[in-house]
Order: sequence, then C-alpha cells, then structure tokens
Amino acid sequence: MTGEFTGERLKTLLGDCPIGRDLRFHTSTDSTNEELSRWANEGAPHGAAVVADQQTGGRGRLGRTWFSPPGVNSHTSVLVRDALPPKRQSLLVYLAGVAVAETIRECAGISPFLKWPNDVHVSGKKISGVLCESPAVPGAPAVVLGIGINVNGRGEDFPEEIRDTAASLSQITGRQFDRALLLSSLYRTLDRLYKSFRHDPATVFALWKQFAGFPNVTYRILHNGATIQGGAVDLDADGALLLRDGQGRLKKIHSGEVLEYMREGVEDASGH
Ligand code: BT5
Repeated sequence: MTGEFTGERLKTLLGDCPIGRDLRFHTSTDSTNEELSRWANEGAPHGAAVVADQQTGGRGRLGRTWFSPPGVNSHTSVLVRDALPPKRQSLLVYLAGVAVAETIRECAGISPFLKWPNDVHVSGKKISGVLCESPAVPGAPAVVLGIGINVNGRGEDFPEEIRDTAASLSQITGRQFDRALLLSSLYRTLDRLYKSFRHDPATVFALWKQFAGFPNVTYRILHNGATIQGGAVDLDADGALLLRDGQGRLKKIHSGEVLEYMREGVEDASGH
C-alpha cells in the first residue's frame, strides 16, 4: 500500500515532530542539500527539512552524482543548527546512518549494514547514502544532513554503471513502500537519536558499530595514496575509524575510499 507523496501528507503524518515542522516539498529541485543550504542562508531554523521527489543535480561526496529519478525514491535534507560544538558536527554522519538503518529495519523489516563512513547496504548493495555538509551561512553554524534512499525503483531503471552495486527496498523485499510514511519515520528517528547524541554521542556510536558489524568486519581502504587492510576495532571520539592491520598495528583513518569490505560469516562483501 503506498499513499500520496506530498508535503501536506508528510506534515500530517509528522504531527508535532520538531524535525520537518518547517518543511519544503518539491516535485523537482537541483539538490535538496543545495536547497537547504540556500534556505539556511536565509535563516532556516534547526530541524528545517527539504524533500524532493526528483533531483536534477543530486550529489554524492567528492562531486559524485546521486541518481535521483522522479516517482520512486526519497531525497531529503535536514538542518542541524543548535550550537552543537564544532567537533561534534563532523560526527553527524554516524547519527544519520543509524537513523536510516533503524528506519529501514522498522519499515521494511530488514537490518541493513552500515559501511564506513556513509553508506547503507543490504545484501552487498547500496540502498542509501548520506552526505553531510557545513555550508558557510550567517548566524548560527549549520550542518545539512542529506539522505538519499532507493525505495520503489526497479533494478533495470538504475543507470548501467551502478546496476550491479545499487538496489532499492522494493527490489529486496518485493514490496512497494509509502515514501511519506518512510520519511515521517526517518524524521522521528532522527529526532529521538539527536536528543541522545546531543547529550553524549556514545550511544549513537555504539548503535552505528552494531549496524556496521564491528568487530567482525575487515576493510581495505585507499588512504593517502596507500592501501590499508585491517580489522575494524572501533570509532574514536573524533569519528576516525580504527583498524588493526596484519602486523597488529592500530591505524587511525579519518578519510579514505573503501575498496572492499569483508564480513565474517556473511557472504555479501562488496567494495561499493
Ligand atoms: C553518497 O555519496 O553516497 C551520498 C549520497 C547522498 C545523496 C543525498 S540525496 C539528498 C541529498 N541531496 C543531495 O544532492 N545529496 C544528498 P558517495 O559515497 O560519494 O557515493 C556516490 C556513488 O554512489 C556514485 O558515484 C555512484 O557510484 C553511487 N550511486 C549514485 N546514485 C546511487 C543510487 N541512487 N543508489 C546507489 N548508489 C548510487
């Protein structure tokens, strides 16, 4: 059963949820992250959210493209703007990942795998990605949490170059999902997790590590031009990934490109 995907319906489903109280819903926009950054520049408050049925310039990290066709998926950005200490702002990517994973578990009954730092996978395929940005805006600092979820799309509709690595919730479960219901659940989950994160990120980190299969996951990562392989040990307080390499040395990785991951006892390893 899928209901109408409109701003009015989403507002009704949200009730008094603080996230999405200020909501802009577009049939099409360039990128919800761009739109929310512009709005933040004009004074958008904490919890403001932008939703688009389609994005014509959906973005991933490092200038990559996010496939955002009309009619099937969820594209949203949520504003965090309440004087969070700068060190904590960079950790919000983990909060967003856990919120997506919990929402998918609740709405679709499947437990996704969180791949460091910003991907959400099911059965080795990417079903969601998170892009956190801190646009320079006047007034209180702003962090934009951009979240794309592949919801009702068919496999053959993905562009050739990601057909083997991407999937939608409906491809995996054989069901169609109500996108407004999914988003209302996502916003409520974000709100609940944010309250705990603001007080102390430890609980959200622990949940992230659970969804990420720590410590039973090994990563091969391209980091500063070198490849590092090691077992996942922890996330440190700055959000860096701690890996134990084959020689037993602890490696701290702030940023890098995951080439491959292997999960003990799970046959869904993928590098994408
Ligand atoms: C991400 O980047 O995964 C972050 C994606 C964030 C998208 C949301 S949608 C709402 C908001 N507004 C925006 O403009 N962006 C955010 P990254 O880790 O760089 O992964 C990008 C790569 O994922 C691409 O290079 C493709 O290989 C692959 N990809 C592109 N579109 C995809 C899709 N719909 N599903 C799965 N994989 C995709």
